[in-house]
Amino acid sequence: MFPEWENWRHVVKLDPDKPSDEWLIEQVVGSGTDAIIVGGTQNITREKVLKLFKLLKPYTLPKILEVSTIESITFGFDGYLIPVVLNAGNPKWIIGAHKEAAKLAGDMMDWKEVLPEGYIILNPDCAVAKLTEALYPLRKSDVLAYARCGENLFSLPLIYIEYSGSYGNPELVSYIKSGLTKARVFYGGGIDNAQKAEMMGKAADTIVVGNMIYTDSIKFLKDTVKAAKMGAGYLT
Ligand code: 1GP
Repeated sequence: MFPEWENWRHVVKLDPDKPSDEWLIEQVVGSGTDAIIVGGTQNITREKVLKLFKLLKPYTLPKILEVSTIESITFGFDGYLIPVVLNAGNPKWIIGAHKEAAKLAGDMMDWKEVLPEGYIILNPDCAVAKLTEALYPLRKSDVLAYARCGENLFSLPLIYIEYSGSYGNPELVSYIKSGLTKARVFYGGGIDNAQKAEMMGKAADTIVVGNMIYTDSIKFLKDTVKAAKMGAGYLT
């Protein structure tokens, strides 16, 4: 089964293409984050995913692989996130790559371990926007419309507002969340301190931090966890 995820407030995304060692993983696990996602866009190979998996293995925190390429699928994770890029200009990223993966590994997959996520990519300059040929410009009504299609037409349980590499607009994220009824909203992009974590933590159900752990800002990681949980009234 995919682990209980609805109450996650803070998640760290580890990029297999960036250097990780035992010290880094200890910082991440010790931060109090709710889960670890392994995922990235560029140069992802099974070797790199396996290396991270081995480093994470001793820890009980949920370990989730966000599947970006068929080649990097690695069994043993606690769950698998499958992105469906709602504003992709190339249909490969809405259903094409998924169909190829199902053709190859459909018989071996435990579909109960799979959670689909509806991505809306809002930073046109990020690598995944270029890869998927994401469509712009988008008004806030367009973003909400994508989110509602994801929730109601595709029954996606999770809408992921992706600003990878830049900090987004918390008001827009709030607006999307308030326009949905069932799907939970994940936000990722540019969070590197407690203040940004708190603001986005109030706007979204779950915040995802990535790049900050590969920079000096890792010293603020625990603060981002506290801020995300405090925003929801988990801590006082
Ligand atoms: C990337 O949403 C995540 O997929 C996190 O973004 O690396 O900018 O924190 P950052």
